[in-house]
Amino acid sequence: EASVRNPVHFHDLHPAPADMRAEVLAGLALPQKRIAPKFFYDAEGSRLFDAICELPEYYPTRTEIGILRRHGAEMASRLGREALLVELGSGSSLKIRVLLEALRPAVYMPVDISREHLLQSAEALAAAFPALQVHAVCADYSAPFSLPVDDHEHPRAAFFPGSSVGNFEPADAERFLRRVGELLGPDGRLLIGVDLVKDPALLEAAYNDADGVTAAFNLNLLSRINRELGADFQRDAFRHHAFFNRELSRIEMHLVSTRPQRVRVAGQDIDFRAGERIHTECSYKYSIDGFQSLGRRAGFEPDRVWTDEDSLFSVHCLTC
Ligand code: AVJ
Repeated sequence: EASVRNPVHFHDLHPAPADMRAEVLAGLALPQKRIAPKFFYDAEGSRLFDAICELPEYYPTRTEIGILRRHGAEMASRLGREALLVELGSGSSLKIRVLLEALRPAVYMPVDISREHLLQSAEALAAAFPALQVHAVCADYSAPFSLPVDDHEHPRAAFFPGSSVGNFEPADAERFLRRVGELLGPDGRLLIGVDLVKDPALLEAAYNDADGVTAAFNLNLLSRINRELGADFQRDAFRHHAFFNRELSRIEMHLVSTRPQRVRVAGQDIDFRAGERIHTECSYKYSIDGFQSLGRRAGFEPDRVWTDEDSLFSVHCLTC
């Protein structure tokens, strides 16, 4: 068996599980109701997100993979040979595979909060790259943590693809990047995928696909809350709404109550006016300069940036 030939070293940092009941009730008690996007990803939500990544309107995934394929060799030379490569939130294993083909690091260290998902993809990667040392770390990368290695024997690099950084408010993104810098230490490098500001029509199409997959992804939150918290949301009394907020340079996703209604959630009554919204996601879009400024404020220096021909998406290399 391949996993026996190249065993995965597992480090469990025991991330505190989210208190979904408390967080959802607190968000629904706010004047502007909100639920955090991390709650999208139950089994069905993860399946729907994978389907989103295949949609013709959703350009980020395929565009980023194209950039990694095309410029992988150059990225590898910026990140340095024999690196310790940390991947934050090791979701799509396709992207890391493209990078590993070019980079061949000494150690690959995927960090993810989902224990099962992490182990599964780490085992598959170890089997596909028999010479690669794989150290899987179960941790919440959005909270402070340190790497379970004490040496700086290898140059350190981090990979954070998918424009996941867009889910953070800019001030939180800055704090997050600062912590990544501390994790990497002096001369560390960060390779990060960032969706670019563009024609709002293209942005809005990516979050309002014709097949309604993104709508199903958004509405699945209500089904999940019904099932896991004991609630009686009626999915057909809410509709998906996504638009580009130009002032704040972000896509916003909301669930709009189509009529006045009272919903029971975990033993509490939640009232909705007709047209009232639950804000479920922000996805910030950056210019290249805008993201480099954010990186500088977080203590990084811009090194290189790669984009596609249509300037849809960017991959930045920043140095500590
Ligand atoms: C995983 C946060 C990068 O913002 O594009 C896709 C999530 N939401 N369609 C994004 C998402 C709706 C995605 N990120």
